[in-house]
Amino acid sequence: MVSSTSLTSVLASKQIKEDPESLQIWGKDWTNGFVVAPSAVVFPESLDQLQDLVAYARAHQVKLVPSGGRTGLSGGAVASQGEVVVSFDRMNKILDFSAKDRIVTCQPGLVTANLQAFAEEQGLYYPVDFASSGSSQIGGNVATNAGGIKVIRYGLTRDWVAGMKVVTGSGALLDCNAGLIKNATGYDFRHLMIGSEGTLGLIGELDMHLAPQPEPQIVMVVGVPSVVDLLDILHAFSDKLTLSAFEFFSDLALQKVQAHRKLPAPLANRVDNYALLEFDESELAKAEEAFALCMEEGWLVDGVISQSQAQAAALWQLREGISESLAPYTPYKNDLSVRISEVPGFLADVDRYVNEGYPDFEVCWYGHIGDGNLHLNILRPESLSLEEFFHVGHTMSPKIFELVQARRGSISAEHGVGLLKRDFLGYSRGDDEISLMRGLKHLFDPDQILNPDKLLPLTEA
Ligand code: 2HG
Ligand code: ZN
Repeated sequence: MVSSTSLTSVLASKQIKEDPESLQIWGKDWTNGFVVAPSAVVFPESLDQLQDLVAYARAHQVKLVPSGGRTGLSGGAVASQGEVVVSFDRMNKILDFSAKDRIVTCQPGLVTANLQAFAEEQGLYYPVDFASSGSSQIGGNVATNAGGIKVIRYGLTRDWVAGMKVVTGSGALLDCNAGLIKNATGYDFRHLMIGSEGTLGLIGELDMHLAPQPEPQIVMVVGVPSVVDLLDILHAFSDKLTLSAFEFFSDLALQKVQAHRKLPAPLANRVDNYALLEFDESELAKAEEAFALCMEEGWLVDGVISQSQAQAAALWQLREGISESLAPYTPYKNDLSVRISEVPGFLADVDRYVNEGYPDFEVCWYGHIGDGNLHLNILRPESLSLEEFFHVGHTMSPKIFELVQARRGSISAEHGVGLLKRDFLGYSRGDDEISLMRGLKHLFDPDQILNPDKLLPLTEA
């Protein structure tokens, strides 16, 4: 246990919270099912204070759990065993902007939507986007290499990080890459930190690239009777134009989001699957050609196209509201990826496994199919308690991950490993890789103070 008296040796008392309510709020993210038991929450305000915290943690063997907007779905920001949560809520400023470089320098606690808004004020664009961008923080996005809905065109968070300052678990302050475009000077620690889920260092400052603003976007939602045809549709459109998004949802997912947000159905008749496509306004004619071709082939049965920005936003709600609409069912969640070409076969494998073993479960598929990233949400039947259902999920995981492994896919496409997938890492990473990862962990965090028990399996493989 840490006493606030000792923490006050590094931070002011107004930067420390220990009341039970705050511990519950900051001690977890959006993941269900883990014990929440931090001993304190601290709110550093500068890089110096991060360094002081790390020195303090090493000296007193205190464990630190870095925490951003707490929107994670893999338990990466859960503190279950008396750790001190390091919240970045007060390190949320934009520090500098270089128009010539198109680079923003910011603190890690900056909310993603605020970075997007700042970019827009400069006539520019920060393209990494997802439903939780109004709460998530840029440091958390970097720590999990967040993806989202525009990856098909703009890539992952990794592609937008121009530089970072990071305090390692050994207390060193690394100044990585300084916003350079070219830098062939050996190992790039920036990329090692991206996606490391706070296990190697505390990110204290970020340089983020911005892009030119895109044209106004048009959104199309199409009905797709068979998932097998989704790839042909993707290629028919990509052959003719640049897509900004290519998302997918099943009719069950649509029903849930419609009920939750009281939204009208996009098409006159229900179809088993839908794809949502987004593209630049100037590409409309080409998109219409691709649409006609897909109709002729029988891959599509119907479609709707936005006529205004308001309609585009309304159509996006059908996809972006799904996760929130499923939350009341406390689903068993998975965030999986395979190569795009493997998607239909993989979907069929998982459906077969679940339907044969658990015919009463409702399986809700949706995701970023243009990136090969599928979100599998199995809804909890009312007859099962939360505990019973988690137990079933735990039994299903190895089977589902075997199917992922057979196709050389990833057990976590964009949500991270955290506590939830830690013991399953071996399905996506080889023994040699995991032992090198352990070596890096020892090097960067010799006293094992950073985000304990996350990401790496507890026992040697
Ligand atoms: C999305 O794409 C998010 O909507 C959340 O990544 C997915 O809740 C989920 O399973
Ligand atoms: Zn997603």
